[in-house]
Amino acid sequence: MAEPLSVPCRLRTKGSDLSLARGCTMGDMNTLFDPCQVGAWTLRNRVVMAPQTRNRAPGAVPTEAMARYYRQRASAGLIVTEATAISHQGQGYADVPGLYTPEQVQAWRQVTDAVHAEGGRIVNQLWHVGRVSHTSLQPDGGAPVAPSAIRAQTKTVLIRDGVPTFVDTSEPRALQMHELPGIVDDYRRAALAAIDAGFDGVEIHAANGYLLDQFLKTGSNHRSDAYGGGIEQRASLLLEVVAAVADAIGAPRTGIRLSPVTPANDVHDAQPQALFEHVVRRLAAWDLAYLHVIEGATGGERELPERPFDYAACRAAWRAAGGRGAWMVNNGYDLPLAQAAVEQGADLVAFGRPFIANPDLVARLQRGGPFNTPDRKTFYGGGEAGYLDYPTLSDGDTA
Ligand code: 8OZ
Repeated sequence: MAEPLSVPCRLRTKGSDLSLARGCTMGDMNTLFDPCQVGAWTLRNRVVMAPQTRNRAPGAVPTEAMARYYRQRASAGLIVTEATAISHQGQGYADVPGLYTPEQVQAWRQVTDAVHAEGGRIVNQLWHVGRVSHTSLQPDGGAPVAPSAIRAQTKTVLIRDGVPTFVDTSEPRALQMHELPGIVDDYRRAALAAIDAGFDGVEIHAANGYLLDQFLKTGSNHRSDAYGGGIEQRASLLLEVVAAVADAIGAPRTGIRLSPVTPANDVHDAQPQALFEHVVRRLAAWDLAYLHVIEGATGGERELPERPFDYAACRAAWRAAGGRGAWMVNNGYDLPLAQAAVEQGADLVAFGRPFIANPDLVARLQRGGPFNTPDRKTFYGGGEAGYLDYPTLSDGDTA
């Protein structure tokens, strides 16, 4: 193994094409299975476990089963936890975990200890759902909060009589200006709590139609104050959150997730290319560990003819503005697609559902398979079935 570089290297893989500049490298070893320096961490490979909601944290407190689940998957270069509420107000689904009470911090420690015992790396995904919530999940049964009082045409999950049930989200209320510093502070405090809980860092969830994405996009942000209107104003809350988190725990321990064109949770923007090139240029001011980009519709089509987006141009805009962290790609990757992405300059590839069904996904990718098929019925809520019982190759599973 090559010696880790002390600073992220800007190796260009081909010619002078800026879009191919790498943010993460160790020597010239650039395959999916090579180690990689990302921000503050040396990762043992470029395979990332994507954040995935599993609704198995009753009372928003992580469990011992969650520690086993993440431990089983610790051979990933990096694990990004399931989305984790930064505050009670930030919660939008039943039985998702939080990171805003001492009990939650203590409970997360069993997860981080388990992953670290296996030599893995794990960051917590910081989440505020904004309008994607239900009054029954909110403090005092209040309305969920949003940039504007526009209801999302989407569902959330409540547990009714022990059964996960999809219900419409509730009508939100528009946040007042004076409430925004408190939300920024909730992100800052959750980031500090993550470090206290033993995480290697955090990923700010600014994707999939949740609060920060709602502020970014024209479909959900109709404000006329300093946080609405033009691209700069719509990006303000996100950039304030990044500044607060990076100041609190260090930019090299901070990543961010974006989804420029996903229709998830009923978001859309009139000019996503201009919006996200602005966002990534502004993000280049911090030495962030990584940018995590969902290509296309989250968990669905990678190409959306009605919502075109040039990801290479976006990455080039980030690099040209001085962005030096890792570029992490996500959405529907399989082995050939992942290998091609790394050849074309992606630093990290995040896999979602394949990690649900294959705890030893890295070993299976390295062997070219076989891969277990995830069981959708056990994705959200439930017990150990479909959570802790997927077999590994070392169990003799070569079917
Ligand atoms: C699936 C179900 C509930 C939440 C996301 C946190 O889309 C989620 C999520 C996914 O980012």
